[in-house]
Amino acid sequence: MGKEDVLLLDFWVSPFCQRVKIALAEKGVAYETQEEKNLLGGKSDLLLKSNPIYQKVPVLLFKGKPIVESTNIVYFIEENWPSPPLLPSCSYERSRARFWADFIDKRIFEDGGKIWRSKGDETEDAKKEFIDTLKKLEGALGEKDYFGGENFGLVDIIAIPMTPWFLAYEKYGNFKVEEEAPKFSAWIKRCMVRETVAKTLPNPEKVLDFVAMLRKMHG
Ligand code: GSH
Repeated sequence: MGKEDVLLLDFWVSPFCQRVKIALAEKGVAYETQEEKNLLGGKSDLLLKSNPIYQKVPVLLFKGKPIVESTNIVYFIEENWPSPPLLPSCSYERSRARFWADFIDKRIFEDGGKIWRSKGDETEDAKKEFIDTLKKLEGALGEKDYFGGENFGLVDIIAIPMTPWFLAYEKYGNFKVEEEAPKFSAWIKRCMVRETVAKTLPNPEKVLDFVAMLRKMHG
């Protein structure tokens, strides 16, 4: 199997695409990327054909066959390239990991987005909700280094790409993640020293510029 057998339809600022890139890097899988240059204006034919239902990135084309939805793609990567494992061997612990991956999927990006899209009281409510989500995640982390224990794993991969967006949430919500959720902040720093993460995630300042542009578009 060559590099050309694994193609990621990508968009530089998408945390969902970054999940796939970190998972592939953790597994040591060589792959190619194709950037959706104009995701907000017009999508490539390949994207529309590969993900006709949602028309979103990421799409992983494995030997030409499309796999969609980032968490689903990360599970595919885990099954197709089992070594090194990203999920625990115990089925109970695996089900807990899937639960938290799903919780992160439903909450962080959604709650964070409400902060920069809103104004006044709505922003305050959104901020409270976002901080509540981080506190729940701190509960799941407990005293562990990573969500799965000693090793960086699947839940970390699902969550960490969300964090370069935090600077924008802090700016528009007027709060500091480090003050509200110090344990979560320490976990971010721990993940950021990992090469697969550091080389994949964008500069938060660039994400902030992107969010400022989105705010203008949303009026
Ligand atoms: N639930 C999806 C996943 O986990 O893959 C979310 C993917 C997503 O929202 N992708 C965005 C996208 O393609 C980029 S960050 N947006 C284009 C659109 O909504 O038309």
